[in-house]
Amino acid sequence: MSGIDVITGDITVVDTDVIVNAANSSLLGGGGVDGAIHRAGGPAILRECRLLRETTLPSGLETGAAVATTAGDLPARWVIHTVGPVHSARDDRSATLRECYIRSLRLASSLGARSIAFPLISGGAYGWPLDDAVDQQVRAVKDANSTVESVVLVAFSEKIADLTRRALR
Ligand code: AR6
Repeated sequence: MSGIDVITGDITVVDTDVIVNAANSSLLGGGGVDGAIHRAGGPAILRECRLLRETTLPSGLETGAAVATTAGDLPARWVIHTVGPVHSARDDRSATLRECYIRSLRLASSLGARSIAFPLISGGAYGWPLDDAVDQQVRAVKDANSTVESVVLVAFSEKIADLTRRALR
């Protein structure tokens, strides 16, 4: 069972073994945390993403799946890219959102990582209501029962940090 901590700030400066990127299926970059990770990590990350698209992932990464690359110039050793679902009021996609966390933790464990940091997947451009995005995150990380020793939930605002601490209690 992992220890779970909450911090507020920028995930690109966190020095866990793995940081997780809330990517899109193209793996070729975007805004939000994805843009921040590619900017701070330098071109090596995009190079590996392009290689994945040319080899094992020609159609991109499916929603809920996870794949690892170098972390380039970041303090972390690996970036795990995962694709959260776009929020829908009609269609319950929360199991897919939890899969992002579960599959990232499984991949981190297989890499031998001892620590991992997550942003609030789908909590920005993909439109998930923040309180439910946080609840899904906390439930998934707890249920995953991972061997990764330390999980850091990186909140990008004090409001998200408060919601996260409340969900953990
Ligand atoms: N560190 C930590 N959290 C951050 C940072 C940062 N540097 N920057 C933003 N956040 P989003 P999504 C928070 O939109 O909803 C991209 O264009 C942000 O405040 O990054 O999964 C991708 O390419 C929010 O709480 O990811 C996709 O197209 C959370 O990270 C799409 O957006 C997630 O917001 C993915 O959308």
